Amino acid sequence: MSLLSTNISSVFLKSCFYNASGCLCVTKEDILKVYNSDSGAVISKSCTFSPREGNPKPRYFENKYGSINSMGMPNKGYRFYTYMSNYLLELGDSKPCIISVSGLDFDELLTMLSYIDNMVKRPEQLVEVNLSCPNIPGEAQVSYNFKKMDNCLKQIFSNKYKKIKIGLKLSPYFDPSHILEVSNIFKKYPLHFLTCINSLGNGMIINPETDKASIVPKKGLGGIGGLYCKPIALSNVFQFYKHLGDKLTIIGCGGVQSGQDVYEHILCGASAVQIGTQLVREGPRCFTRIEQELKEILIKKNIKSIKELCGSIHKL
Ligand code: RRO
Repeated sequence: MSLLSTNISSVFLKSCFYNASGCLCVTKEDILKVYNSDSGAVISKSCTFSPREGNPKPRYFENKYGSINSMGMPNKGYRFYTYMSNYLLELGDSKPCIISVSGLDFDELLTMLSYIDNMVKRPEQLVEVNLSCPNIPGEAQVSYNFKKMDNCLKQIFSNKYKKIKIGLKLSPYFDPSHILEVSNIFKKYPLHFLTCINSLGNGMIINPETDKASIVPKKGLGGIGGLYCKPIALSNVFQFYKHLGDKLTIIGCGGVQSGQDVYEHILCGASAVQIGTQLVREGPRCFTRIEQELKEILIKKNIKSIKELCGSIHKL
């Protein structure tokens, strides 16, 4: 075990941070960029049964506080990302490859999960089921419909899986009663991890050069990432860790630009942390910089491992 190593469920990561799904992970070329960086893992773009082009452009915009996107789930289809996980395994590094799967259509989701379970060559394959995409016109986020989410999990776990370890990517929640309610649903199922949080859904950012909405789809509404998200992300990590931290792994996502941001997510209960907007802005070198910054903080505070830090705010 080294200073920055961690586990997601029983899967070992040499380093506790990696890309957020959607960022630098649609094509083989981009996935290889993350794979060849100092990230602790690589996660793929949320995939659907059939490949998708996504929403019309412009569909991504950023300013100094963060980003807005309405990509609309452009991806190469689930078979491609299953192939990528096997391809990366054969490259020989032990870096985990997590497959993100869209939870928008339950029938497709069940088919994709069975296929991945049968085809992957890793003994343990992490799968992040995305129940929180805010950007499909006409489709509500499943994670805001608690009954539907419960039903989805019931269907998923009525099957037995050999290799895949399933976790969920969640929307931000803004009321503790909602977090308690969904936590009680999650307790009924053998989930391995929760990723908190997806982008803040349906925000709007005006482009100051044009006085118009900065992106085109959904009349300018899109998922907000970056610094705008950090307080809500930390709060969701903190609350889910409190309810479920003894049962499953919490992965933090939202507003991570520096080693200090990673530190704060872990303090609140994350065992691993995803980086989105900053990765798009800076490229995969951000992992090298953040690694150095995080190491310096841990050494200064005499913290010996991510495990020691994880959730320690709860003990204060
Ligand atoms: O592709 C997207 O528009 C997208 C997805 Br699937 C998601 O989960 N979160 C997001 O901000 N954008």
